[in-house]
Amino acid sequence: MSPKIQEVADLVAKGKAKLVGPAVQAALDDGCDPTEILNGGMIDAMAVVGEKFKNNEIFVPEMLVAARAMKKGVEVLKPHLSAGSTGAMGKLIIATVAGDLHDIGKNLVAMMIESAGFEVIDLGVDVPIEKIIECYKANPDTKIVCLSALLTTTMPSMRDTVAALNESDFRSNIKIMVGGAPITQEFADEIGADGYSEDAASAATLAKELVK
Ligand code: B1M
Repeated sequence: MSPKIQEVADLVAKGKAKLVGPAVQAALDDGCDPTEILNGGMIDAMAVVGEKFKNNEIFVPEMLVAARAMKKGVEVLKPHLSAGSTGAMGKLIIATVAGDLHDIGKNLVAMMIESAGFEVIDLGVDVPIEKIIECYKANPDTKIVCLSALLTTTMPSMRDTVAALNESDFRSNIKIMVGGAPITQEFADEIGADGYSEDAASAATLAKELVK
């Protein structure tokens, strides 16, 4: 790995929010590939942070500062990863399900989907079912609802949200996409979603396929 990308990874893992942006810029200036900076410098660093948390080497505050640092890095990287949106592919609602506060993955998915040409309405984190339904009613031209969950304990919340959407009178007008670290294709099929993808890049590809 390029030392510049390693520097980004170290700063994200240590939660050095102020230093991450300049380090990402330095890696870009050095000719590093933006996707490699994202994957090798930031997503892998968050995996290290998660592992340390699991082993009780760090605690929630450290996870939080690492998350803040990653967000700063993504801000600098964003123009290099996404081509800018036209909204021509249609409207899409995205949310992290109720009870779940993780939003870095969701934000990356939103960014990639937006750059694939969708107009993205991001409802944020810990989003109750009613808010998603209200949002659809205010935006009846929505084509896809995307749901993210990062905790095994919020998988039931994703299941309930998909069930409510499946029972809605607008179900035939939308596709439902799900994802997040604990989610699998099997779980997506079981709860009645239309699609699952493992990461942000494949989520954008899937969104385009679903509206064909
Ligand atoms: Co949390 N946390 N966390 N955390 N956290 C995890 C998820 C955990 C795996 C850490 C661990 O124990 N190893 C663990 C979950 C264990 C489990 O459920 N099996 C965990 C825990 C336990 C918790 C708390 C319960 C801790 C506590 O309070 N005791 C608590 C829960 C709070 C809550 O949500 N109610 C908690 C809190 C937090 C913070 C708030 C401190 C912070 C989040 C800050 C934020 O997001 N703004 C945090 C963080 C940072 C993490 C880790 C370290 C990093 C998550 C991350 O951003 N990854 C995480 C460990 C890990 O992931 N290894 C961990 C980088 C991101 C790019 O990846 O989000 O997976 P990810 O997104 C990917 C894919 O999953 C996919 O694409 C993305 C890009 O490629 N994807 C989709 C995501 N959504 C998609 C939707 C799609 C398609 C693809 O279609 C719609």
